[in-house]
Amino acid sequence: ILVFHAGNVSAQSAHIQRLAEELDAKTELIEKNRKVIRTLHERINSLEQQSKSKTKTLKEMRLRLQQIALLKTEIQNIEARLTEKVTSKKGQDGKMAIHAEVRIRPEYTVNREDLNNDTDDSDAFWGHRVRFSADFGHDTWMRARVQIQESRTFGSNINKDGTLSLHQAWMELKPPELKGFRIRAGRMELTYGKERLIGRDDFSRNGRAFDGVVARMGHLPYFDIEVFYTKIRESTTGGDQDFYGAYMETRAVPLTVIQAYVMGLNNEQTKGSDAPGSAGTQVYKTHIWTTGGRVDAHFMNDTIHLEGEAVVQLGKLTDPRNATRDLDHFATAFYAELSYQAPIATLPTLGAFFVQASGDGNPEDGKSVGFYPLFPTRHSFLGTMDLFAWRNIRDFGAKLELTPPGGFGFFAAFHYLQLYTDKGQLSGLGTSKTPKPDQPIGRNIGIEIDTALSWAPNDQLQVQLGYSIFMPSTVTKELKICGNKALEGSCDAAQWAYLQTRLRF
Ligand SMILES: [Ca+2]
Ligand SMILES: [Ca+2]
Repeated sequence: ILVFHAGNVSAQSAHIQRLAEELDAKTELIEKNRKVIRTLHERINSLEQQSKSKTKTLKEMRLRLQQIALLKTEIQNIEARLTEKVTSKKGQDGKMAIHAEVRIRPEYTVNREDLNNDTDDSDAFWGHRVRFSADFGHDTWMRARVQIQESRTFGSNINKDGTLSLHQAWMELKPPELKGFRIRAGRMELTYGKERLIGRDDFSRNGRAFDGVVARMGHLPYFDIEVFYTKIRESTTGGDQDFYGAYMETRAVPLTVIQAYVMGLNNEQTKGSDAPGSAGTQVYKTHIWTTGGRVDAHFMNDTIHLEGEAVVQLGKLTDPRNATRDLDHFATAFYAELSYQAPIATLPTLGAFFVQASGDGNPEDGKSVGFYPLFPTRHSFLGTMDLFAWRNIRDFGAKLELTPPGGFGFFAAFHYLQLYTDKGQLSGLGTSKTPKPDQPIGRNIGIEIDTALSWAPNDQLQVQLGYSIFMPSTVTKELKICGNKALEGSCDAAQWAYLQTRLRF
C-alpha cells in the first residue's frame, strides 16, 4: 500500500510539476503579449499624436494661405495708391505724364444677328482701339487729363472708318485747405459700384464718357460722397437730357463696402415737325429717380463673398404711344451673388447669382413699370456676349474662376435667362420685339455659357481668349427672331469667339 501510495504521490507531484511548468510558460507568454500590446498602444498613441499635429499643421497652413491672400490684396492696394501718388507727383512737378493703351481684338461671330444656320451672318472683324492720354499737374491743387481715342474696325465683312475723338478732357481742383475735397469738370469717365448703372463700358469699341461736373468729399474708410451733374444731350431744338446724382460709400465695417445712391434722369425730346399740314411737334418727357444700395462683404477668412444690390425707380414719363398723357413710373431691379473661394492651389471660386429687372406687360394701364437700365457697363453682366439689357429679365447663373500662378486666369459662367413678364418687351438680341397681347410666348429666353482664359504676365500686357455660346429657347422662337426658321420649330445657337490683346504703358 505504502509503495502504491508513494508511487501515487510521486505521480501526482510530477503532474503538479508539469502543470507549474506549463503555468510558467503561459505566464511568460501572457507577459510577452502584454508587452506587445503595450508597445502597440504606445505606437497607436504616438500615431494619434502625429495625425493630430498634422491636422493642426494643415489648419495652420490654410490660415497662413488666407492671411497671405489678404496681405496680397493689401499690398496691391498700397501699390496702386503709391503709383497714383507717383504719377500725380510727376504731374505736380509741372511735368507731363504720357500714357498709351493699344487694344486689338479679332472676333468671330456665328448667328449673332439671326440665330439661324440657314442664312449666313458669320462675321470676322478686328476691333482696334488706341488711347493716348496726357496728365498735367500744376502745384499740388490742380490736375488735368486729356485723352484722345481712335477706334476702328477692320476685317473681312465690315470695314468702317475709324473715329478720332476726345475721350476725356477734365480739370481737377483740390484745395489744400479742404482735406478730402476735390472738384472735377469736363469730359470724364464715371464708374460707380459694379458699373451696373453707371460705367466706363470699357469692353465696347468706344467706351463711355460723360460731360459734366463731379465734386467729391472723401474720408474713407468712414465715408465718401460724390455728387455729379452731367449733360447727356444738349440741343436747342430737340430737347436736353441731363443726368445727376449722389453716390455714398462707407468701409467702416471691416471687409465690407456699403454704398447708397440717388440719381435723377431728365430727358426731354421734341419729335415731329411744325411744317404746315403735319401733326405738329410733341415733347416727350422722362423724369425718373433711381435710388438704391449695394453691399459687398467677405466672411470666414475671406472664403465667402456676398454681394447684393437693390434698385428702385420712381417718376413720370410721357406715354410713348400717346403724347397727351403721362405715365406713372415705378420699377425695380436686383442683383445677388454668393461665392466661395477655396484656400487651396489656384484659388478656385465657385459662385451662384440671381439677377432681375422689372418689365412692363401692359402698355395700356397708364403705368410704366419697366426698369430703365441707365448708362451701365453691359459686358460680363447678363452674359459676356452682351446680348441683353437690365430690363424685363431674370438671370439664374453660376460661375467658376481659377487663378493659376504666372498671371493666368480662367473664367466660366452659366446663365439661364428668362423674361420677367412674358407680356413685356424683350430687351436684347438686337431687337426690342414685344409679344402681341394674345400671343403666349412663355418665359424662357435661353441659356448662355461663357468661358475665358486670360494671361497678364505684367502690368503692361494682358491677353484674353474667350468663347461663348447662346442657345435660344421659346421666347426667341415665338417672337420669330430667327425668321422663317421659327416656323420649323426652333432657332439655332449663336456663337462668339475673340482674342484680345491689350498693351498699356
Ligand atoms: Ca446665320
Ligand atoms: Ca404699363
